[in-house]
Amino acid sequence: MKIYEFATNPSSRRVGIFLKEIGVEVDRVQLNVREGDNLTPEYQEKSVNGKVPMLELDDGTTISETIAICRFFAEHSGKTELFGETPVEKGKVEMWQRIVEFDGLYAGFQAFRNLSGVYSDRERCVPAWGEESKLRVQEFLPKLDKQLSRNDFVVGDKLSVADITAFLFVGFVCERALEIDVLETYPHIQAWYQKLADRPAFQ
Ligand SMILES: N[C@@H](CCC(=O)N[C@@H](CS)C(=O)NCC(=O)O)C(=O)O
Repeated sequence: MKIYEFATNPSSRRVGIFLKEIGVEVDRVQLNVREGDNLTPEYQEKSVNGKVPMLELDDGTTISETIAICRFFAEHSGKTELFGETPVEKGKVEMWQRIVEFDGLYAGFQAFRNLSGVYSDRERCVPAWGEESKLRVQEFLPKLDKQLSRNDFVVGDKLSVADITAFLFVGFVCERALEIDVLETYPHIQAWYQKLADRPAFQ
């Protein structure tokens, strides 16, 4: 099996961090999506969403979407802890994973894509939607900081897949792409971020 990815991009990094945390190694194929390597008819035929990352199994089955790929490897390796262990933990991890992804990461993606026009060769960019999405990101950050003021990790005292999503949201999307000073503004996010950044899998 192999993963098609663009190693420096946030969605590919989410899968990469997840795999390192559970100790699974997989072959990778690099696609430069900025240059449109994912836009070929062959890749678009294989991939449901046309993006990276995408997992291709030896029998030709393909799985797109970051969390679906992480879920596959969790079940395949039997190392499912990052999705929670008890029914309550599983519910909370699923809840926070979705909240951080929808309200944080994807709002951030929308802000970056629509404001920068980085993919204007393949989608309509709406600057006003970019501005609105950036505001939504800024409105979400206090919610994340509050959660981290009460917990060591996004869900309780254990690392979960929600932390991986939140780490890329804060570092890559907010700080780097959208130039929002999250770490200087939110002390609880800062302490949590530093703790994760020190873990080998996150480096
Ligand atoms: N919902 C998808 C999003 C994947 C995504 O946005 N991938 C970006 C790189 S971070 C991409 O392939 N961009 C190229 C394009 O949109 O054509 C997931 O979680 O896997």
